[in-house]
Amino acid sequence: MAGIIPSRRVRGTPFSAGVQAANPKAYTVYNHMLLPTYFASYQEDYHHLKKYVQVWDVSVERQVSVKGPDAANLMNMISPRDMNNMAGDQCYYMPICDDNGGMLNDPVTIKLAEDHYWLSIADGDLLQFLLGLAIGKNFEVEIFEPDVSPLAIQGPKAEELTARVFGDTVRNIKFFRYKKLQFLDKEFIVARSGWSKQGGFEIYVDGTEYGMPLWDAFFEAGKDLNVRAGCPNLIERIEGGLLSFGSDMTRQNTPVEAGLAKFCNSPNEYLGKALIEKQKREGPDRIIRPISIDGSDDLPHNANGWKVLSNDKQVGLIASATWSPDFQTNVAIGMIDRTHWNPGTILNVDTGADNRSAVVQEKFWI
Ligand code: THG
Repeated sequence: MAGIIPSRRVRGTPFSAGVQAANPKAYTVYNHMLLPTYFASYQEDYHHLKKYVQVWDVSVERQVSVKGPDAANLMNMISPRDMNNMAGDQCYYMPICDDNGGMLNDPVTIKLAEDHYWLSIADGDLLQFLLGLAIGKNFEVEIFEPDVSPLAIQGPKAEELTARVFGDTVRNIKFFRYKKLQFLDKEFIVARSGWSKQGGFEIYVDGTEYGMPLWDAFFEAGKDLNVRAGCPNLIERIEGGLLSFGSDMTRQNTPVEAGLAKFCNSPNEYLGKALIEKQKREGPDRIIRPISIDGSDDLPHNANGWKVLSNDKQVGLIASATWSPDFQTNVAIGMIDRTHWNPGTILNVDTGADNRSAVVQEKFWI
């Protein structure tokens, strides 16, 4: 396949020089920005991620900064999550919906102050939605994309590596909490979070000019830890059930359908609440399920989603699927109709190239 030409629209990142030197084999575009998809191979990267530590340029997780006297009012309007008890050092995984409960994004929201939040967004132009709400509601709030780029340190050696760069205090950061820690002359938010189940941190690099110095510091400090450049790994994130907005669920789905009902507990009249509460009471028509698919390491590439069939009738869709070396099965994330979502249900998957038997699983693999 041909390459991707960077431009002002298809943006590079503060770490692009480091990423390019590490020679990624492919990129995707996410929030109008380059995101590598693998370096050695999906499987090589996966084994390395589970054993050592990787530095991920996840600048594509752009921040939408919401700041001002009405920041909390806007957040209450869009947040299905109850933010009343959100601590000053906390991060919340948070679905965001339109007025019909259709998902528009699933950011990690960081509380910087009572009147200041960062929404670390998945792929989608969430900024424009918030701007429209703020203008329509006459909210006194500033909404903008700051020059902030997350750098993720992931893997079993992530704590050791991050401690070498930011000090031993990183060891005391709890899951989805952050501390402000110094690098060079500036303090950065360092959170225990990241889009893998291997553990690690995300540094919100505030200022492009700090990007490469921090990148280089991690590689210098991590030589003996076998540190490598990496990126979110398709195999590991399917095993772990980490959802990709736009693929596994879209605006056609509610957070309840995405399996995110536990993050919808706000007492406020937030957007989409009516349908979300109804689905919580009565159950949704479909839901995200882990699916195992027959065969060996021979699945075709899944670009547009595969139909899930039962007796030739469509009962679901699979947007993410791949071979799992550790579990020796094809692992997948499917959106499956209520009639066929019970664990143990045997289904058929039309991959375009062939038809395969598949089984609904009880839980994700890791
Ligand atoms: N980190 C940051 N921003 C992001 C992502 C991230 N923006 C885009 C994308 N990822 C948003 N999607 C997710 C999906 C899952 C999680 C985080 C972001 C996640 N989930 C935990 C899990 O499922 O185990 C639990 C979260 C919780 O309990 O609160 O981590 O990765 N900055």
